[in-house]
Amino acid sequence: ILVTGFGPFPGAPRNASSLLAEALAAAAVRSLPAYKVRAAALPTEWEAAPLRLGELIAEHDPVAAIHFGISRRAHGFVVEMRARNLAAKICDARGDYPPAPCVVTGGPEEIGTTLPVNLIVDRLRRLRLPVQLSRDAGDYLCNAILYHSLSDVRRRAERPAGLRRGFIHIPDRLLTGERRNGRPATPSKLDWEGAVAGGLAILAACAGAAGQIAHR
Ligand code: PCA
Repeated sequence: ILVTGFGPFPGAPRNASSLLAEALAAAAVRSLPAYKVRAAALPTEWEAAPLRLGELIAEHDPVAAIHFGISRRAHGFVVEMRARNLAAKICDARGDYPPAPCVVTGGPEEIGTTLPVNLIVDRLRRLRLPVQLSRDAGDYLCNAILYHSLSDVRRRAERPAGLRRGFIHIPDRLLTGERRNGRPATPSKLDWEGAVAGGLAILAACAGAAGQIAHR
C-alpha cells in the first residue's frame, strides 16, 4: 500500500499530509502486519509530482495508493470522489505554473476514484471521526495527482477494479497551534490522534482487511 503526502507549498510552510503518511506507515507495521505500507512525500510541483508518483508506482506496484493533502476548507477527512482534468494557473513550490490549463491534454474530463468510499465513510463514522465526501478536489496539485493516479489505473486494463486509488484531504491546521496569517485558525474537528486512527482505518478498508486493525 502506497501512502503519499505532499511537501510544503506557497502559503503552507509545513504540510501535515506528508507527516501523516509517515505516521501511518510506522503505525501500520503493528496494525496492518499483512501489508507493506510505504510512505512518500511528493513535491508540490506540477512537473516533479507526477514523475515521482510514476516512479513510486513502478517501484512498489501497490494494491492501493492513498494520497493525502491539506485543505483550508476541510474540517475532517474529505474523501474525494473524482479528479477533474483542470490545472489552475497557481504557482507551485518551485515557482512554476502548470504547462497547460489541464492535467493531461486530451484526457477525460473527470475520472472517478476507485476507493471503497462507502466502507471508508462507515469505518470513520464508527470511530466517531468527521468525514465528508467531495466532488471537487480543487484545481491544484491534489487534484492533479489524483488525476494522474487514476489515469494510471485506467491504463492497466488487467485489474483496474482491484486497484484502490484515491485522494483524501485533511485540515491544513491539523498540526496543533497552527496559525494562519498571524491569526489563530478555526480549530479543526480532527486532531492528530484522530487523523492517525482514521488513516489506519482507511488503509484497512482499502486493503480489504476487515477487522485487522488492532484497536488501541
Ligand atoms: N494541498 C494542495 C496541494 C498540496 C496539498 O497538500 C491541494 O489541495 O491541491
